Amino acid sequence: MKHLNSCILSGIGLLTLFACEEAAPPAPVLPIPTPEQVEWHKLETYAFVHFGLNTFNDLEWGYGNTPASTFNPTDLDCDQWARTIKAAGLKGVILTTKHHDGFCLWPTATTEYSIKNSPYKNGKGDMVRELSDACKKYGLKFGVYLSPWDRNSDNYGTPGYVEKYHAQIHELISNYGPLFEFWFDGANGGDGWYGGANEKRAIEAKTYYNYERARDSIKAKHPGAMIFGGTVPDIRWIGNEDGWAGATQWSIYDSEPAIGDYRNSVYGDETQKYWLGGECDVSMRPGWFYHPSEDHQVKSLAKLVDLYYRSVGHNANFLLNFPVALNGKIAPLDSTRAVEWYQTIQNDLKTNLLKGAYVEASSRRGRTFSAANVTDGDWDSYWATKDGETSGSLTFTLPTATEVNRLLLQEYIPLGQRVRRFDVEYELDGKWQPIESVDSTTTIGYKRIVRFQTVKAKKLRVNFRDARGPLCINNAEAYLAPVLMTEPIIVRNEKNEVTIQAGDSNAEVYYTLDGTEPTRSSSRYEGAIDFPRKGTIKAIAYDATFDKYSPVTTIDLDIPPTAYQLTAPATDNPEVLFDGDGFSVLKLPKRHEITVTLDKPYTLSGFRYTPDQRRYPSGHISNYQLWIDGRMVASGEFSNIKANPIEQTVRFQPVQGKTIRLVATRVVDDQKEVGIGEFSVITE
Ligand code: FUL
Repeated sequence: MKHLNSCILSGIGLLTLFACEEAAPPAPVLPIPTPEQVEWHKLETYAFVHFGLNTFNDLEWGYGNTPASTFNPTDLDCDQWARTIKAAGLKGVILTTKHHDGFCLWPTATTEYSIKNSPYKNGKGDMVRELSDACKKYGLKFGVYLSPWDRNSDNYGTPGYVEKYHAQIHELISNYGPLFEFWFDGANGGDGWYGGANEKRAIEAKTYYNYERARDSIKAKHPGAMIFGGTVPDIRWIGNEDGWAGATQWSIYDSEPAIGDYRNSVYGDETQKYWLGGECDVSMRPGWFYHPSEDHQVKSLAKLVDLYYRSVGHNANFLLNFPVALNGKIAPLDSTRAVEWYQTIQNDLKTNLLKGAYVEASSRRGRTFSAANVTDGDWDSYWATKDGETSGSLTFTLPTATEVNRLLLQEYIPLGQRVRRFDVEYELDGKWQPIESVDSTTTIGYKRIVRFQTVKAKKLRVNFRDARGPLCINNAEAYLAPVLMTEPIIVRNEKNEVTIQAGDSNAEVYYTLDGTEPTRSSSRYEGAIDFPRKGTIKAIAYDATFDKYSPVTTIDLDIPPTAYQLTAPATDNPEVLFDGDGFSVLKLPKRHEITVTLDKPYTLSGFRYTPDQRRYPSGHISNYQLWIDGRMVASGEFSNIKANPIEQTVRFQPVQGKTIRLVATRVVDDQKEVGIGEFSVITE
């Protein structure tokens, strides 16, 4: 200000006044991202592919002893993967080159447990080569996942294995062209085959693998590659495998997110020292690997669209997994759904209503940092406030009053992430009203998309309430996204009552009880339906205003919940096991087992266990035994239940019986208390 005054006093005129008004850019607010991290943020979405021995053996976590000869895709087509990924707007793909079972998808010199000992191309195949070539052809980036844990290797746990692991890293970084990401999985140590030892091995993940050395080798050849996991990461796991980031989302975290404490990972932590953007990984289906039994569980379009807004729209990247099928292709349902998903997002964010809007700021730092920069389409130009000004507002006047339901904001992150809290208002006919967002409006970061009920507005205003430094906003966009019909949710409770809930409150719901496709001429849902038997229910939502149908929901129900009686342990709330709600939980603090008696003997061929679905769950069962009328009929492991606690289904040879005992022989993290969300049997 002093400087400005002296300019005016010198009376040199208006031109000089503007020149004097030029200000230096705001100082960075630490931490700031490296240029490579900034480029990674700009990718926003990319694909994962899980494919390997697990695919052919219907497993999530192979034990390390499944024969290499079982890897036998009949129609493998990496071009089809790349085409699908490209058509789904994803910018690259990360391949599981070796999962926990130790099987390598390239002909490594480090182990015989690889594709070279499989029938695929008579042992001459190399999946890493085939996919990286396809990526080059389709202009996609390529990255690798290499599991540190190796349940096959006889020397896992010794220094010898670490050398072998680094040799594998060396092969991958040397032979397949540029890599954009290197993924170190966090699952470490435990049971395994280990060359026939069949034992449990524990390692100290922070020191054992020498991640610092791995980072140096990777960066030497691929300076732009982001490292996920380990002790020296560039990005961080978001803390769940459901694909969403917290609405408050700092790209700031502590130094050891991959093997440290994940509690704040979903939000980041502005008090920490490291720039670590969040990556939201999720699979198109419940499992990471392909299972025929999950063919009907491909994520719905509505679910995927919601995840986009809760990942990219929450300042995080979205890593969408394709479990490639047995034939070696992405299944048609998955590829169609992924492309539909991309087209829906494109359509939601098609016409930027702020193009041509007049922008006013509460104040500005200088001419270079004017409000108009937020709508000029130039990522590197931004509106900034003066030093010490950590709040302010932007007001957009639209060319005409328009309906709107999305607002996209970006901060200029090369100077750090700043905004802590903001809110949005709209004006119509001279009256200002607040906009209620679907999510809380706290942080912005690289990108924030605010979703809200459609309003008609002539003006929009963003009030930035608090920030870690002067505001630096480089982009603002607004859109009117069409209504998306979500499929209804069908639930049967402990009293055999079926309720059907539509995602959109304006929608009508129609259903069938005989397996036929529902339409507007089927029964209209008006309240709970009594359903005390086995059978299939299908439902559809219909929006009369827009004449739109939702996808169909199908649910196969087995014997009714009232056929079950929990005989042990004694508890006040046995119904929580059979109420169709994984959030209501039976806790087992002492004996980790339940006994259920059915109303009569049935021919039983399997069971389902839903772990505690709550945000901070009690222990999940990782190893189990199932007993029927005093005889053990099944035992095993629920693979990956810690990271992905979805419903678990176990099938066995049919047996007649009435009394069922589920015993937890091991609990994830050796927790003291087991929690069971739902339990049911499968009858013939
Ligand atoms: C997890 C693994 O254990 C899963 O199998 C899967 O690979 C997922 C992406 O990461 O930690």
